[in-house]
Amino acid sequence: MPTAYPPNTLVTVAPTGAETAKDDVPQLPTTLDELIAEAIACEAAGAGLIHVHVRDADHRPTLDPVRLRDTVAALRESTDLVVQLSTGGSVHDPLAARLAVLDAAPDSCSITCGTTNFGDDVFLNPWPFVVELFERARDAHVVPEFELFDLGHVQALHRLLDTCGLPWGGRVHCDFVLGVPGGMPGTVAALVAGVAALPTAVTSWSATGIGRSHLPVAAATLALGGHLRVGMEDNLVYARGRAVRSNVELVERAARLAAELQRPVLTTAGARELLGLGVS
Ligand code: KMH
Ligand code: ZN
Repeated sequence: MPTAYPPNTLVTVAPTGAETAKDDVPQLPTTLDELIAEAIACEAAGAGLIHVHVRDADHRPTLDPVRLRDTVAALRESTDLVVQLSTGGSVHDPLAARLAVLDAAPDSCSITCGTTNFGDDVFLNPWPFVVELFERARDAHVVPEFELFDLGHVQALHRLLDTCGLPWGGRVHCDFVLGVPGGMPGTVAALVAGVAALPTAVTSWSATGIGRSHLPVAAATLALGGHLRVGMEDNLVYARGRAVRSNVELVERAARLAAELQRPVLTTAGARELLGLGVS
């Protein structure tokens, strides 16, 4: 179990996701202009990495290759954030389209380490797909972030690293996603169990709690030496009875929490170093 208490905190923002409808949450950044404006403000507030899901002209989730490329280019032009594309997409996306996300040449990509029930749906990540995604990311010089929705996914990460070796960049960064209906519960006990089971090759980890588990998971993560993921992909409620107005206020709050715990936010350059970006 990694026991270090790092001096700084990487704040990842996941601003959009694939699950929430624009009609239900008009402040969700779904257009490219909205995403870029949000990304610029989140970087200024302390975010180091942006986890991106793209929407189409009707605000629906898409893995359209042109939109993905344009989004990566626009984020690079406007910010220094580490640009991570989701290869999880939506539960309806075919595996081939999810593999093709790498063609947009992001800095980083998510790789979910196993299948999980996802509400009434199934988020499919069969072992051969996970291995192929890992190998394609390595060949494309894209740094992965391993998403762990369940304790079994931690075990799959052991198997993946044992089978395939280290990813591009030589670092192993993973992210616990707690509180998805069908995955690990959003509890401190589940987080502690997951962290205790991590492979020793893991060099950094973050966590996010879905919905009402967002704040308790963030507090426990900081205390355990982890990094933070926040954003409207995961949480739409800022406080009891008060909806999130923008991703920026979630990043600002994460930065305040991190500073109070004497682990101020990492710069974007620090984020790149942490993740092994720029290392050949
Ligand atoms: N939208 C979920 C089905 C990822 O981005 O890699 C999957 C997800 C994970 O959000
Ligand atoms: Zn995602």
